[in-house]
Formats: sequence, C-alpha cells, structure tokens
Amino acid sequence: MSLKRDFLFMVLLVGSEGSGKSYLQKRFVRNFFSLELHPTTGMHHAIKNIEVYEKNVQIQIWDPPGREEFKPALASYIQRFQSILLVYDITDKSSFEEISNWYSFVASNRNLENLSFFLIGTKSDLKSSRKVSFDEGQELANKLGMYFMEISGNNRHNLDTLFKFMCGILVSQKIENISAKIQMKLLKRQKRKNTSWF
Ligand SMILES: Nc1nc2c(ncn2[C@@H]2O[C@H](COP(=O)(O)OP(=O)(O)O)[C@@H](O)[C@H]2O)c(=O)[nH]1
Ligand SMILES: [Mg+2]
Repeated sequence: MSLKRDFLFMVLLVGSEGSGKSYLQKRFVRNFFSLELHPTTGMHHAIKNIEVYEKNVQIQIWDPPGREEFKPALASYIQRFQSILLVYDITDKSSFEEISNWYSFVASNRNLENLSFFLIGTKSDLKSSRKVSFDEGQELANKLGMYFMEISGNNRHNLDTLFKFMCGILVSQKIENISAKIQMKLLKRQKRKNTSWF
C-alpha cells in the first residue's frame, strides 16, 4: 500500500466503564498502535491504515474517558466524527441498559444524518457468561436505527469485519458526494456555455 492517504475517518467509542472500549481500540490497531492524548478532552486516539475499495483509509479511533467531567468537552467535539460506536458488554446487563442514555447523549449533541452509527456488543468470546442475547442487541439496534455487531477483542471475532464494513459505507458515501459535486460543476459549466451563445 502506498503512503498516500485518500480518506481519513474519525471514529468515536462510547459506553459504560469496563465495556471494552479501550481493549477494542488496542486490539484492532495492534502493532500500528500510536496513542496520542488530548489534554482538553482526556481522549486518546489511535491510528490504523487500511485499504478499502483500493483506497487508502486512515482510521482514527477516539476513546474518551467515561468520567462525567469530560462530557461537555466530548459534546463539543462530537459533530466531528464520521462514525460512532455505542459499546456494551454482552456479559453485563447494566452496560446494555446504559445504551439508551448514550444514545440520547449523542442524539442531543449532534445531527444523526451522515453518521455511521453502530451498536456493538463486546466480549462475544465469553459465551457462558452472556447476559444479553444477540436478538436483544439486534432488536435495540433496529429500534434506534443503527447497525449491530457483536465482537471480541480477545479472539478478534468480527473486529476487522466491523471496520472494513464501516469504511466501506463511509468510502462509498464520500465517492457519491464527490461525484455529485463533479456533476453539479459540469452542469453549471454546461449552463454557462449554453447561455453565453445568446
Ligand atoms: N474476554 C474478553 N475480555 C475483554 C474483552 N474486551 C475487554 N475485555 C476486558 O474487559 C475489561 C475492561 O475493558 P476496557 O477496554 O478497559 O473497558 P473500557 O472501560 O470500556 O475501556 C478489561 O479487563 C479487558 O481485558 C473481550 O472482547 N473479551
Ligand atoms: Mg477505557
């Protein structure tokens, strides 16, 4: 893969403490791990480059601290993300119940259009401790109008699939926007040409 970057996507992880956000970030990014701390927001972001539809995509994954004091800073940043992952732990019912609060937090602080919005159940490897069924997760995601996936940081179940799928959506949206803009420009140029004859 060449070094040229075609697209940059910012991804935000939110969910209750212990739901597996930092682990998801770390396990996905693996040896390409580059952590940067942003002091105002307390957020760490990690970077990973992947290739989607022959485009070089840089993914920045932001992992904010769960503490209340950082929420205003997070709220002021939230419009910048192209994708938001609401994360719960399938072995912890209360983390699942918290999802509606996180959804309200996101929905009251940003426009949900042009957002690739995911509900993510983590720790899918801990099958015997499961407290939230796959169907419950899927049902909530349908209700909230989000994509749904269960993943595991431990055995990497669905981890690459999640980000490939997400970037696939984001890249095709970008390409559609770019081609719409080009078409508009061509139309305008054509109009100018036509009117200049009179
Ligand atoms: N078995 C298993 N443990 C996990 C998984 N994801 C996170 N954990 C563990 O759950 C705990 C909390 O994870 P962490 O990423 O710190 O949660 P955060 O507070 O949301 O950032 C840690 O001990 C992780 O090792 C997973 O997919 N499988
Ligand atoms: Mg964490």
